Amino acid sequence: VRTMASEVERAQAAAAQADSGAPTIFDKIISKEIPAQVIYEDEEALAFRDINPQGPVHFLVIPKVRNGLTQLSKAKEEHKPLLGHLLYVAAQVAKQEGLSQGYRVVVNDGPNGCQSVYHLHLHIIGGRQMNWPPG
Ligand code: IU
Repeated sequence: VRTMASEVERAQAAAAQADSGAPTIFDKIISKEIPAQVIYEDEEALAFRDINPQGPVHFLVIPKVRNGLTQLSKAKEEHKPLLGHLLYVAAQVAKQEGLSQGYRVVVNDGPNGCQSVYHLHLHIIGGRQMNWPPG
């Protein structure tokens, strides 16, 4: 069971390696070394189901080449087209997944944001009523 406390601990532990530049588990998903349920792929982006879904539908959209984008706060001018593309892919795949009543898009950044994987990713969560504020 992944409790909220363990999510925070995981995020704080991950932050220690955030700037190491080391590959993450997502590189192995991109290279297909580790299987994932891929639901969309193009030259720049990959969408796959989250292994610990927080709703009936929960997928991640990631850039295939990280190119310094370990986290959103590292975004540079050169990343703007890619960032736009990732959001557009999120919307298209949400439609493909039948999320006609809406959904949540989340980017966790850094330890306070509870980020645990340092390869930029958008969470798209739907298929249930979401609440606000988030935890
Ligand atoms: P976060 O925003 O960095 O906390 O999100 C990382 C997500 O990656 C989290 O929801 C995990 O369940 C998910 N994930 C995954 O889908 N597959 C994996 O092999 C690993 C994490 I590690």
